[in-house]
Amino acid sequence: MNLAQSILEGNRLALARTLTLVENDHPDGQAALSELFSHTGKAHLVGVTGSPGTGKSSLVNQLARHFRHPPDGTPPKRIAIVAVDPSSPFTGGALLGDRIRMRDLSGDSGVFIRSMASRGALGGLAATTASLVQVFDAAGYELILIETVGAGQDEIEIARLAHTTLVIEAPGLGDDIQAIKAGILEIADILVVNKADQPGVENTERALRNMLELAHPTRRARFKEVQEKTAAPPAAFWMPPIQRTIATESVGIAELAESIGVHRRHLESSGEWQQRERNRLVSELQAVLRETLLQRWMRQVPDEVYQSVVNGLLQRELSPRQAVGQLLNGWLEDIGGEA
Ligand SMILES: Nc1nc2c(ncn2[C@@H]2O[C@H](COP(=O)(O)OP(=O)(O)OP(=O)(O)O)[C@@H](O)[C@H]2O)c(=O)[nH]1
Ligand SMILES: [Mg+2]
Repeated sequence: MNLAQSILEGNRLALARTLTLVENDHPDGQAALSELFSHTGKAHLVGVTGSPGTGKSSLVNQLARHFRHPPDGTPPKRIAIVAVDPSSPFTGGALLGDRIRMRDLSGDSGVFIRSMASRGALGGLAATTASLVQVFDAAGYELILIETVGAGQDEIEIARLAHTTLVIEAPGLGDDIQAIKAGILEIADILVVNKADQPGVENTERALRNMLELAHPTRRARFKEVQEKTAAPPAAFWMPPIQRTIATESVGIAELAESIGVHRRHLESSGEWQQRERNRLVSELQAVLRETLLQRWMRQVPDEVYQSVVNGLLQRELSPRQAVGQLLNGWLEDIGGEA
């Protein structure tokens, strides 16, 4: 039996092996992905991002426990956790900490935890994360929690991958939330002020509210306008709620889980779920196309031609655009298209 079939039958070992193959961009991983693809598209992808140390892993752990043991008696969800480990010198210790914190979930066959090194992800961090998520989705994990640190380009791209993005803040990281960049706020579907047991929660919450107004001025104005007319928020608008939690004491977790569900229903009823799905698949298609064309072309161009153009660029004799023109000239037919 091949890997994809084993995964579909619930074999955890095959799942773990495939994840490694996919992470290493191994051809067997690619083959499994292709075979699994028709089984994807069911999972709810939830991104959890925010500055280092705000409590993302603790929250992910708590959310996973909540969804494994729903207090309202609904059937437990199968959960995958993808922790994209920071490898910067400042947060390098997080891996061990996360393992320890998440230990109480291990032994539960409905939970699968995967750590991923952010350095050395072949083919780019966001692309690799997207592939891992597809494997989990096909394997029948209904909720996939993806933890990333910070507000870099990679994190924003990973957040775009998610259906629902939680941005985690905590009091005391600079009263006016300098730690949070406007870019990350724009992708936030739910804002969480964790460590609500610490002083300064009100300040953090107020700062977030102000930034939210700045980030969504038109959306907010339009929201108010429609709300005044109809006395109910229209389904097509989503204003990110701000929620307080204390991850270490399980405070606010049920409410946060509820919000995640509400957001999912909003996405489905507004048609945004399909729209996000479409955007995601189209950009994946384009990324793969770009990468494939580049590699195919690089294999065909003689090394000395490439080097002489690079030299022309370094000597400022050619602009990057002229360099590309020169490189494509004569080699273009081989990849069957125009620039
Ligand atoms: N007081 C308090 N401490 C918390 C709370 N949530 C998490 N912590 C503590 O904050 C520290 C960091 O928590 P993590 O969950 O590792 O935070 P993180 O955002 O995943 O950290 P990185 O992955 O390193 O960015 C740990 O010592 C937690 O015990 C909370 O609600 N209140
Ligand atoms: Mg963490």
